Amino acid sequence: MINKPFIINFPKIGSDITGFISVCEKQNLPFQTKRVYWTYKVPDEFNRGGHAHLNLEQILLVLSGEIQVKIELINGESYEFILNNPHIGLYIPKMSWRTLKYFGDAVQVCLASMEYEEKDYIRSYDDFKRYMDN
Ligand code: T46
Repeated sequence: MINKPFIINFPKIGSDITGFISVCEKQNLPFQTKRVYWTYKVPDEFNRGGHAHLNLEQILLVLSGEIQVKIELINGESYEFILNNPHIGLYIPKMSWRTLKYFGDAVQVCLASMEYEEKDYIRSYDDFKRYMDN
């Protein structure tokens, strides 16, 4: 089981003259993708996230603009990433409390290991803390 967030460098094919193409293939990914969703037009002053997932693993990609991702794990470790390059992905393990701030009309794509299930969410930080204390 992977239990820490990490950056994935996807191939960046092309040049400043032609532009670039990046690609995710099965062998680049730590899980089988079951769902893809995207978020956009998030005002700069609004924080998204503010939850953890019991089982979901994710890879976030920021296709334009910039997103600051703060992650806290149940062992108390915390991480901060700035995503502003479309060939860079961020793997987020399950049981990660995350907060996201969007800048510059950022567009984010998420590859998810599970289908949508509201019962997979921990939406209360107090509940998440209880997992930390156990
Ligand atoms: C995460 C960040 C990066 C659905 O109906 N289906 C879906 O597949 C998703 C992802 C969401 N929704 C509904 C559930 C909520 O009523 O859309 C609403 C907002 O969803 P959520 O609170 O998950 O939105 P974000 O942007 O705070 O979080 C999402 C991911 O869910 C989350 O795992 O890490 O993007």
